[in-house]
Amino acid sequence: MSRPVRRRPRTATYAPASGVVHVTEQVEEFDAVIVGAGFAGMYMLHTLREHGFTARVFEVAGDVGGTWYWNRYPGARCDVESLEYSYSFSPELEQEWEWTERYAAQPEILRYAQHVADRFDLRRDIQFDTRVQSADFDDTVARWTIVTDDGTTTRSQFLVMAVGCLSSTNLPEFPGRDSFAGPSYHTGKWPHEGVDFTGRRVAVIGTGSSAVQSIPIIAQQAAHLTVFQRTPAYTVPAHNRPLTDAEISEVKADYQGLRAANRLMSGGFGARQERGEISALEVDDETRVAEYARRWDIGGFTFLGGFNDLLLHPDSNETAARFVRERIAETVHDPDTAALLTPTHVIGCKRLCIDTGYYETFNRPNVTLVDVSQQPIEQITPTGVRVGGVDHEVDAIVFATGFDAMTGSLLKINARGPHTTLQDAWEAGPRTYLGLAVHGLPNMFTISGPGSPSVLTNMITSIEQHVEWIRDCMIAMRDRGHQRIEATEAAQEGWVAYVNMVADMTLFPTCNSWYLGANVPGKSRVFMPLPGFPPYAEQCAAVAANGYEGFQLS
Ligand code: NA7
Repeated sequence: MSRPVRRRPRTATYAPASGVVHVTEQVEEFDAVIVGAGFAGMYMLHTLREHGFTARVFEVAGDVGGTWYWNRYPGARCDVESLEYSYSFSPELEQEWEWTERYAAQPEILRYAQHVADRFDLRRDIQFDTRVQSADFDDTVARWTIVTDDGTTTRSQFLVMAVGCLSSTNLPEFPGRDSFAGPSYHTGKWPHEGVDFTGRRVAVIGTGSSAVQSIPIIAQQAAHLTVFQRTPAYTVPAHNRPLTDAEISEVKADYQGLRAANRLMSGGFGARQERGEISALEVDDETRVAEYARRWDIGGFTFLGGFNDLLLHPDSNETAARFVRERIAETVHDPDTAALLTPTHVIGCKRLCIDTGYYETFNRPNVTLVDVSQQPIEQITPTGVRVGGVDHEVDAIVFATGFDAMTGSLLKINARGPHTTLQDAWEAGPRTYLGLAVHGLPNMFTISGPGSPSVLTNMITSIEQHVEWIRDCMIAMRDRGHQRIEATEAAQEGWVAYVNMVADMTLFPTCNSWYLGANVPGKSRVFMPLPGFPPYAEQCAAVAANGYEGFQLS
């Protein structure tokens, strides 16, 4: 394992002429500063170096991995299959890495990230345990000045935000939250040494994907588990299992073929399962239910792939939702608990969860479900959680309350362009061109930013497409002698209108999801990701082919 970057001691230059001593810090200069060493930052660094650019990565964590470094809660697992949730840029890497399970667990994904860092000797250009505090663009020289929390200053031509979409945790301000006397945890910032809940009374607040994955495991350990649910989740069985040698060999025999096929899928994954090309309303009930049952038995996101209009037409969507509601009624023994667990919103509107034994867990005698949809959590007390005047006494609290998704981490960095800050530019919600650039912040790129498919896709597919676009743009600028690139206001306005138009054609804006920012009080309600990877990638390619149309270059 190569050693990560350690700052050289600062050198001081003394200018004693007038008797006044000036101390100037040695400022390191790079072609690019990359913020974040998750899958986006790692590949950005690797490919820039390969093309002769210098780069420095700043990462707040102690190692690579991004979201997989922090999300170590019990049961944390990727909901995209492991053979597809991996880099495609290196055929050698693809062939040598062996995934063990259909859906990789967090420790295995983290080991993969660490392997990539070792294999491509990435750590020598990554400074860990370092937070970027501010970035200022000096328009006179077209350079960013980046200040980090170790008090040092770095300069670069380009600033690449590889901060991740799900990296800024959302910890609601429940009254009395900090008065709780026992330990509390957020799923997105789990202790590295793990937590043993054996014999303890545990509260889990939230029922999104992180809760759905962790609840069955916590319930097995805890003396008692109380789940506080505001909105019930739709969840589909993962049917996780060890991968067989035969299926690994089959994929590896034509890995690039699978990658190419995945890039033609709306979500950038899942090409091994065929997609239904007709409406759910074009077939009779029996055929439709048989198709849902077949896909339920396969497990995972393919459940929503049987018909082509499930996220477009409410009546079609309702047929899939009804199928899941019937499975809940069949699985959960207590009718009141089953009713509480039954969602009524559009299925897929909030990200579909993929589970192992979630609904079954509510049949356990040591699990209680508390509805907080009508009466919100009133108070966190030193000994538990109060709802509707009832105190639920617990020894530990797990906040599975999600993230300030897509914009949270970007806005924590005080990025300042010549005439605006990112905070001001996004006051009414995020506005980008292609999800890659922001008018007013020249030479800054966002990987999987709002306005790009990002979280509606296999993140690694989207990351690779963005990283390669940014790299090619930097190469083109170098070749043509350009120093500065900025999205025009007109191009950005057009893009924002386009993203809204596409989102409004779907059922996505119909519920209070984190895609809309609805989970964070006070956050602007804007549908942030753009549905549909293939047309998006085509548009990005066309922009580049047309001399970076919509950008001003100088
Ligand atoms: P999610 O999916 O945002 O889930 C957060 C959960 O926490 C969800 O059930 C929320 O209810 C609940 N929540 C949030 N704030 C509150 C308050 N104030 N009171 C009660 N309940 C609350 O985050 P996850 O970490 O589970 O998953 C994020 C993504 O990671 C996931 O989609 C996968 O892509 C991986 P709500 O639904 O808002 O009513």
